[in-house]
Amino acid sequence: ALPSKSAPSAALPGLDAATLSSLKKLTQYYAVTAFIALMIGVLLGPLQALNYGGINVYDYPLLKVLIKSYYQGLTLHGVLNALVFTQFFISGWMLYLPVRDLNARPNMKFAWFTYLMMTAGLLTAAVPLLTNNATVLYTFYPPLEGSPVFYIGAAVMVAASLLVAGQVVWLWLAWKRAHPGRVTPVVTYMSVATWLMWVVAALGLVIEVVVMLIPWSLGLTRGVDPLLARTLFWWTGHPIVYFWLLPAYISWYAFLPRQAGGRMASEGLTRLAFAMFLVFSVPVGLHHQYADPNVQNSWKIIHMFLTFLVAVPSLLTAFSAAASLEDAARARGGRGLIGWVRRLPWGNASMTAQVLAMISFIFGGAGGIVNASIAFSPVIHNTAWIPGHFHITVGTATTLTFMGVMFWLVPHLTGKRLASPRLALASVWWWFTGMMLFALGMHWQGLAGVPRRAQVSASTQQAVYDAMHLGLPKAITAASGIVLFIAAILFYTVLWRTLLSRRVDDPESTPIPASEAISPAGETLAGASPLVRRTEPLLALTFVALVLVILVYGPVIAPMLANYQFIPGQRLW
Ligand code: HAS
Ligand code: HEM
Ligand code: CU
Repeated sequence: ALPSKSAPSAALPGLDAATLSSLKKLTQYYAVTAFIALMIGVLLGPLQALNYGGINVYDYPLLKVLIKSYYQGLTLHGVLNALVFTQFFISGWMLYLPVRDLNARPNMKFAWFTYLMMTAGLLTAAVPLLTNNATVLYTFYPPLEGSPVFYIGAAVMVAASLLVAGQVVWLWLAWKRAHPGRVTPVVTYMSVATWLMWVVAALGLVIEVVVMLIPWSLGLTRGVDPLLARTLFWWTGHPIVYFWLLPAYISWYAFLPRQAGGRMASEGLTRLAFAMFLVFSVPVGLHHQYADPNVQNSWKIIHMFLTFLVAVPSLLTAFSAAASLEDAARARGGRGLIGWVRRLPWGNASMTAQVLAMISFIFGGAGGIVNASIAFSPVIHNTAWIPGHFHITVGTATTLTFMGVMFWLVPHLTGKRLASPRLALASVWWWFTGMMLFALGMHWQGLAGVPRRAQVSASTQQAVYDAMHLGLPKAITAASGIVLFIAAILFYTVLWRTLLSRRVDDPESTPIPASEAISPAGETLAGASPLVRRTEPLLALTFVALVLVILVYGPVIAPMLANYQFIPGQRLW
């Protein structure tokens, strides 16, 4: 267990055995639902990779029964992987961790309600997606118009995640009241900061969907303004990538060092990184809209600088994650400038998954800086480069980390043993190799000008595509799809065999791999460093975040409201 520093008190009842067992079950439900969504989403990926290898499989009658078009498949792929998988896993993970860290008793009825609500939202949205009535891709830009049922289902899902956020913040505040003057334990700190960031981030999407898209798709308004909708979408759409990333960072900071045999570098630095994410994640969305007309260039440039600023806490993370891995490897007898890397416990699938995820993110992050540079953007925007970028961020840094976490989390929650650790290890190497190949092929094609979101292998486009003479990157991309398909089969074999096996241990015999810190934050605020004291008031930092968002979005959105355009919807599929 997390070595909780909090004794239960009258003001804050501790976790009792019955609540803990219900909480573990709930966390398992969240995680397994997430991985079912990912399984379906990932089955479609290799077909898309074949498309970018010049091979069109979308005319096969058997496939036609399941999906009507490339775009229906792509919508399912984006929604299930990027929106559903992440949100379910994170909602379980970032409720479970702070509760264990604080040793505080959550209201389990409410917690189960949020799960059921999120699942209801998912099932609602699934109907139009599966019946080809919401083939609007995971960004659902208007004037593409999907069934209202899709937008309603998506809104319910997001609302459910905000309720989880509310519960975690509420528990944290109760803990603060019960322990005045104490420093928030670091795992709770990271979780609460991430949830608060998500609350500020979600406002844009909530307004877009509730005020604009739902009434419009129900036929209550005569049109919708695409530019305003996109702007509100990216208000949420950029920080949502940190909502996917920070839960992985929690693992890299708090658990991976222990798994590697070492310690977290510094709790103060960890808190600084998360405080920076809370304040700077949101006011950067225009870096997705450099090509959009009717947005002043000066605002695009301000968002660009803020984007570079929000890369800083990731750079802090890179250095402190590397430091804690080096600490671990040297403790195991590692030597040399980089020779120590060999002494990491590479036989451990959970550790290996996460270190490979980190390596992929070095390239993913570097590509992100290129995307954010307004001078480079026209070269790569809307090309295959972009899917190249985000499959080594969300598709690997996040997904492979969560896969690695599952290798200890499932035993920890259920008392079952990881089925075939060697297969687990193989699956993560296959995933990493597949995604690095995919990224190579797609970045390369993007530089050559191949568009994203295009059925380039279809007969109508084939001539142009063939004439681009991209034999090598096309072959690499197609091959990556096969490698990733094998990786998925290996991973899911391990996961399902583990879940379907019988419970053999007391679950707590697989503890949460909580790491000690080389430089801890201390117990009391009075004795803590200025950095720790200043990063403690998370609600005040949230307020600063909100003010900053209003400052950089107010002048962008105000003229759009003044010139609101009523554009009728289109159904292009
Ligand atoms: Fe991004 C587009 C810029 C990070 C996801 N991004 C996307 C899209 C997605 C996405 C899904 O500025 C497509 C949206 C769409 O459909 O249109 N991105 C950035 C920047 C960052 C960034 C500046 N992105 C992410 C993360 C994602 C993600 C994280 C998901 C989880 N992105 C953009 C831009 C676009 C964009 C533009 C729009 C492009 C366009 O034109 O449409 C930064 O946050 C990146 C900072 C990261 C680093 C790397 C730090 C490295 C670490 C690893 C350390 C490793 C170690 C290993 C220590 C600076 C932490 C040691 C190992 C041993 C063996 C010792
Ligand atoms: C899009 C392949 C796994 C999220 C794509 C595209 C390809 C692809 C080729 C580009 C399609 C296009 O632009 O026309 C794969 C393969 C996977 C995989 C082979 C592994 C088997 C994942 C994972 C995630 C993910 C794990 C996230 C957790 C996305 C998203 C899109 C996408 C968000 C964008 C959809 C859009 O543009 O609307 N995928 N993918 N993929 N993928 Fe994946
Ligand atoms: Cu972004």
